[in-house]
Amino acid sequence: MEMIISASVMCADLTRLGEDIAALEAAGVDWLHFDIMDAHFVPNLTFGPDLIRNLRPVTRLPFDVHLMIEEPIRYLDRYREAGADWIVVHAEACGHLQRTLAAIRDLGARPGVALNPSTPLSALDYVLDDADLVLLMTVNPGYAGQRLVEATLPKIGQLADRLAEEGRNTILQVDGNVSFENARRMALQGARCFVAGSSSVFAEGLTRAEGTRRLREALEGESRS
Ligand code: S6P
Ligand code: MG
Repeated sequence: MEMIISASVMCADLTRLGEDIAALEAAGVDWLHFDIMDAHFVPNLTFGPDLIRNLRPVTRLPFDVHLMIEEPIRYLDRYREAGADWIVVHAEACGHLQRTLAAIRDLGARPGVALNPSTPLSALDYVLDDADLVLLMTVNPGYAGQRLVEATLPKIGQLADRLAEEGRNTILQVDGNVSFENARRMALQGARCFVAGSSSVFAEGLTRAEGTRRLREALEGESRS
């Protein structure tokens, strides 16, 4: 199975972001992951569509936009217009989840649905046809540098089994403390897309090329059979 590495821009060197993105692209990451936080849905605030718009011309990497904001349906057009290829919304933040996912598709982006660690997989009932990606949070969203919530590991396996049983190609993404070792454990449970942050690609003491290579090596040959 082809594994996707989505590098978290929030963890990049923000004082020299253009150079860092060039280094990530050269290192061979597959996507860039943008963590958008509103200080309501999560207790932190990051960036908005302007950053995405400014970065769109400097890289060919697909943009994976993780909206940690209340009622994201209000802002979908802004993120799409700024250059989002994937738009991922939280089930917990949407009053009308199916409508929100359909609106993302209507805008020409690929829709994804995210679940917090304590949100049951049943939240995906009736919306899997509308989502091309499911993001299982493996930490509580809001901050980089947190510890894995271990209970999310079997949850990944349960979702992978369900997707396989239903014959779906939905991408199973994981986000939070995706260290080299945790990435291997998540891949064994059936994860296919890995948000890479301070635990791997951006780890202290490693170049982006070294971090990316070590993450790929950790994932090699590890998948749920
Ligand atoms: C967390 C956010 C994530 C982090 C990423 C950081 O709310 O959604 O995308 O940026 O998890 O990675 P790490 O390795 O520091 O946990
Ligand atoms: Mg994220």
